[in-house]
Amino acid sequence: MAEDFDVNLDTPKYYTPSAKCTENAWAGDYSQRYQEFLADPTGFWEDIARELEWYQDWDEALEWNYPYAKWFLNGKLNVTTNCLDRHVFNQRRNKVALMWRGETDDEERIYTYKQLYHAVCRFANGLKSLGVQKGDRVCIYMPVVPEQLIAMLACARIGAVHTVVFGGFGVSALNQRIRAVGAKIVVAADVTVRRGKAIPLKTIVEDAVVNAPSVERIVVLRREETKPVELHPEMEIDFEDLMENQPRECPAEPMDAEDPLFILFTSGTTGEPKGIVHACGGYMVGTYYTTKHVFDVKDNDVYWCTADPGWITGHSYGVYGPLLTGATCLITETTPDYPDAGIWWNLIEEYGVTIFYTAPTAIRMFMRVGEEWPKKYNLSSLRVLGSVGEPLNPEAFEWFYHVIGGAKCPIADTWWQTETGMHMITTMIGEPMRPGFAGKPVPGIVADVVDSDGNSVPPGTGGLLVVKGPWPSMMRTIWENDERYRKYWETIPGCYTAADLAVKDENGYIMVIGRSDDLIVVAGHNIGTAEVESALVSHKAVAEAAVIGKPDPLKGNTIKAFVILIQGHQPTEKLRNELVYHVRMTLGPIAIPSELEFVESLPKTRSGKIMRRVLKAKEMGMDPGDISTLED
Ligand code: 6R9
Repeated sequence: MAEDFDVNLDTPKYYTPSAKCTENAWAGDYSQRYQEFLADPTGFWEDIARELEWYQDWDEALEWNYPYAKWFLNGKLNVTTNCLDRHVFNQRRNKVALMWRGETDDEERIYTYKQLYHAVCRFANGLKSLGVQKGDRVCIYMPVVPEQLIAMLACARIGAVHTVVFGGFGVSALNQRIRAVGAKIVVAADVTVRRGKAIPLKTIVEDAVVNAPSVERIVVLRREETKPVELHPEMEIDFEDLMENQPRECPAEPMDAEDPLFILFTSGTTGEPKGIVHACGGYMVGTYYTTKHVFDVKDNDVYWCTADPGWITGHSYGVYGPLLTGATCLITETTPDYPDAGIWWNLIEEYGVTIFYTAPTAIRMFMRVGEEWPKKYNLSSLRVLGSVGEPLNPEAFEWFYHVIGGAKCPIADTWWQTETGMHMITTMIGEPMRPGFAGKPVPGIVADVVDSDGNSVPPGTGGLLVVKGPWPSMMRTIWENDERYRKYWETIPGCYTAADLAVKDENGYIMVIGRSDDLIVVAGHNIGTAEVESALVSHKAVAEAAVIGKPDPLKGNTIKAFVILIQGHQPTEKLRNELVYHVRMTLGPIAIPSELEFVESLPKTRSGKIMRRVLKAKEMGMDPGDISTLED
């Protein structure tokens, strides 16, 4: 696995952010904190857990039965009492918890902690009135509106397990997820708004619940006031009606630390998306700690994470983490370039955002449209910047640092995954930052770059990124596929293997290079090659398909598809468009190939597996490497 990468390690360049942005940071001194963790790993996490409220203390911090971890054994808690009650019944009752902004400036909704608390309690009572009980699964398919977060928190309040499905997914992706978890309730919205247009979601839900016998009721948030969608009363119920006469208090269900909090699907390499299961106690502690320490949340901060809660970033750093820290959070249903490419900078100025967490794809898009857009706005409120989802290349780092951060803000390039639940590698506030490098393991985590025998590789040599030993917010299993869970811990015995390739510099800073498996990260979203291929093959004209990721300056990667047609079908432009449309309808717009080539054959192994890396090498004009397993 050890390979040499073309990484320039000769002229390291480090930036140190201004003391004004970093003084009195929660993170403290990195080396000292890290030493404290090494001296007493479980004690380190227990100290953090004690900052939160528990109904019952844990007996033991950790039971590590490799590869299964239990954290805070027999501890009892509810994550929503920590996100809401803890603030409402202390000093933050009237503090703004949530500010929602739609596409235009007359669309704004604001909740104080107290208002959010009551809304969550009432919706939780509403869910109970539909018969939802602890352990039941609830699927949430909504755009970014306050009700999306309210639905998530209401589930957590009563111990129901939420599965949020990103509103950009199509019918079959939604159907697959509803069926996989056996959702009892689907909470949806009539429409999502994109570039001034209302895009129907309810019709997608109607199609997606066919052949999903577990679904008992669909709760529909009706946003369209002039022409409200019709509800079919035998199955569907209005979101507001469900809350209407409910009491505004709802006792929180005491959850065991190891009870599941949610299931979130992430693309797998085999075509079946994986339902990552997170547990209440450890997830709460991990997201609370990293939000507080990595982003340095203080009481007067205005916090904006641009991710949709349909992804893990939205779960951990758009909902749970920031509310656990009692932050004032901005959420928006905006597209970064609508009505123009100044919208996000406009929002930073308008709301006085101090902490801004976004993705390299967005940063690169803004770089392309030019500095004149951010220059129109006053961004001086910004104090901390963050990046996630794919490598933040040095050019994008520099631009983010200088143009957006005014050369004063620290940038936390955070490496982590749906599976890890929380930030694993980054540069903690106050530490020097190296463009292109995420940084070092956060205190509490042991991570390394190793060869295929698990030996640490020297600086400059590429290898597998691994995490050693358990951490509180690690996934507990994969829903109904525990065997797949164990695989993460089998590549390198004793280690969690992330399937990412990385390289270290001489100071231990880690640069993440890319995936070692067949996932394509497009604009920060993981797309499984197999998912797109199976969507293509489900079209009547397609015999076989293979897809690869092609490096793209804007999106990180784009998808290129190679398609073999069934005899009798002609490779026309019309058919090409039809196939792209077919993928859009099956998987949603994020998964559509930007290139589609008709071919006569595909490179395969003798065992019949498509060798995508050969296709990719050919496409990029590179040496395909070892092709000994190639069939022909
Ligand atoms: C949080 C999230 C995980 C994969 C991960 C890696 C890539 C995420 C990154 C990064 C380089 C970073 N990734 N953050 N690569 N630098 N800072 O994105 O979760 O959707 O599960 O994706 O994303 O390849 O393995 P998820």
